[in-house]
Amino acid sequence: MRVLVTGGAGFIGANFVHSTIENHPDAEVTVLDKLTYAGNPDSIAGLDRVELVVGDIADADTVDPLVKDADVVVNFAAESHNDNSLNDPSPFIRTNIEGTFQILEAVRRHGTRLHHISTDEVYGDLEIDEPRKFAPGDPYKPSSPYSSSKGASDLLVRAWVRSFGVPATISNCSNNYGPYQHIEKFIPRTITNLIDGVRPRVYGTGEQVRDWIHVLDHNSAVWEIINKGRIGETYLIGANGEKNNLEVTKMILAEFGRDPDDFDHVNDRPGHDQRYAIDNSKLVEETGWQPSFQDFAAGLHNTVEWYKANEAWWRPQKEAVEAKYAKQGQ
Ligand code: NAD
Ligand code: TDX
Repeated sequence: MRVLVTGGAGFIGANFVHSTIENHPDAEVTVLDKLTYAGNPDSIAGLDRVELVVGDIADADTVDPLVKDADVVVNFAAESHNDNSLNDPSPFIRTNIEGTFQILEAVRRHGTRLHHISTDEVYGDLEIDEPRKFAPGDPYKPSSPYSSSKGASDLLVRAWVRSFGVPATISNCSNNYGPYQHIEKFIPRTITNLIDGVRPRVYGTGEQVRDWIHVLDHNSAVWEIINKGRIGETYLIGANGEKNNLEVTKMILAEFGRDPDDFDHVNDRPGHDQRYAIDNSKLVEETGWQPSFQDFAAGLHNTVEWYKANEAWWRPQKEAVEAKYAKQGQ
């Protein structure tokens, strides 16, 4: 089985490559990755049965032969950071929309199975204390240039399934944590700040809620959908891990033996989504998937240990990331 993983040098894609090689001895993996600031070839270095092609998913000539050779395409490639999309939306439009379009056109030509990776943010946000969670049939109501570009990509996939019979599925997952996540994101930024003795930065009140899932659980759900999902369907992936940003900050502070109030409130994110929460019942009922990492504190502890042990992986980015945040008062 030849698996084409786009964005396989990024956080979730690299973890997907590792677990695919480990759990699928018959799989050969081709990674197509542009190696933007967010892609790091070291994340997949030295793995057997993995080939890295450096290229752009929005470039039809690059994408076509790779899709032709693949049995299944898993599209992780994206611009993924909300804060960056507020500063410059243009790469989000090109990669997330134009890139998905080119993958769909190649898949249409060659009849290849596609799984498209998306986010729960396409559904907008929930009130902090309402009982409702996001469900697969909910209307799209994205808030940021990032989430609207992901929503647009999902709508293209749905249309290509209906109009052209492309064999595709979509998943919308909640916030991931774990190894190899870029240090611009909340959990690794907080951990690496504390390694450097710097106080964590909490946007606004810190009462915003995210539904945390370990990256390996996201990826095991993706394999379940590839194997058992119904073509044309959308599956929501989440592991009932709601926590607000203050709680997460305090848990990470505790990992470093620091006082729970040892953090700073900084400028809020414009348009900041208040709460995400996933109703995963369709995924669980149709595929039997269950998450393995039910204990967030234990998963967070392992993630802190990973960043402590892998400073060489993240250190080169730290200064530039913090300089960018400093300019935004964050
Ligand atoms: P990431 O930013 O860590 O990685 C993205 C990867 O895509 C990088 O390796 C980058 O070099 C590559 N890339 C960017 N533009 C490209 C292009 N034009 N052509 C080829 N490669 C390109 O992102 P991530 O956190 O691993 O997210 C992966 C996917 O999962 C995204 O589609 C994202 O929307 C989705 N998602 C992420 C989360 C999360 O919590 N991180 C949650 C739900 C869904
Ligand atoms: O330093 C920080 N302080 C802080 O309070 C940072 C970087 C973030 N935050 C807040 C903003 C959010 O409420 O923490 C929360 C999480 O922020 P991010 O890590 O930027 O993630 P989020 O915006 O929730 O989006 C993530 O989950 C959904 C991924 O980055 C997306 O790719 C995915 O689609």
